[in-house]
Amino acid sequence: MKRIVTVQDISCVGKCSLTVALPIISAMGVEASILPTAVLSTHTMFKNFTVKDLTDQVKPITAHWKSENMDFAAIYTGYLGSFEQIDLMKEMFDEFKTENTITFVDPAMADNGRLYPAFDEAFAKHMATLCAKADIIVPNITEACFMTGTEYKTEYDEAYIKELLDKLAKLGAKVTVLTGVSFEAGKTGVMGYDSVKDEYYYYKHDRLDVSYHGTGDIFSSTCIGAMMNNMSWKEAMAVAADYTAECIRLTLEDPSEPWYGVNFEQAIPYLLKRIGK
Ligand code: PXL
Repeated sequence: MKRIVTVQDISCVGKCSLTVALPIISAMGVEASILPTAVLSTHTMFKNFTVKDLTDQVKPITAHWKSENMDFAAIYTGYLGSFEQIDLMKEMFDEFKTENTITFVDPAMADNGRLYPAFDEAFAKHMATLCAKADIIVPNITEACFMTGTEYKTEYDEAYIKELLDKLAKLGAKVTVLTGVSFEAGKTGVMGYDSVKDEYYYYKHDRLDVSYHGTGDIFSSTCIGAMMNNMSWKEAMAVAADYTAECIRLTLEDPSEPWYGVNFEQAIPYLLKRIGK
């Protein structure tokens, strides 16, 4: 069984980051080790959430792993809370990356044209320096704009998306997957660019016109799980897009579902079928 490590916060309630990554990656038959960066009572879209920062634990934990000769098939970073945590992740990549390790960065920090409450533009630019060191990055359009200093648009054409992908590739990541890319009414999808092969790939599916929290984390976790099941990044992003859409569809079917996250749990059988398990 492959083992990955994912580095992000624990939001105790809120269906995002580790409470999403662990079950999805495990369900896909991949061992998920974790490095929690903070414990929050909820994610940051709730009012009055509590935070216990765990930055000072990162070095001792990774040093112990090193002393035990642990290795990981992938290092997947999600929501990070500070400049220091970003720098620690760069060090972790240097320390743990081997020829066979995939470094995967989800620069989770913004959506719908706005940064999450805890962040500013300088943070986004700093996150870009972590993306520079990754094999694969999965920003949404908002995050891509903040990292590249590009104007955020809700109406755009393929040229705008390709320009964003080119700018992101220039940061240094090998593969960039831009999420939430829609060129026509009723459809949305993901567009990827492999800067090594100079190859674009677009995958679309039906658009459900709602926005839920944590869907980016579901997408990323599924993507890494699929790649650890030996799928290419293109297949992985298609599986991740379909599963995320299925989670949203199930959530919409049940009006009593909480607003703060999607029903990813009951869509797990769909995911396993989708990857042939
Ligand atoms: O990726 C979403 C996310 C993760 N973790 C925390 C968050 C959010 C989104 O707001 O607040 C703490």
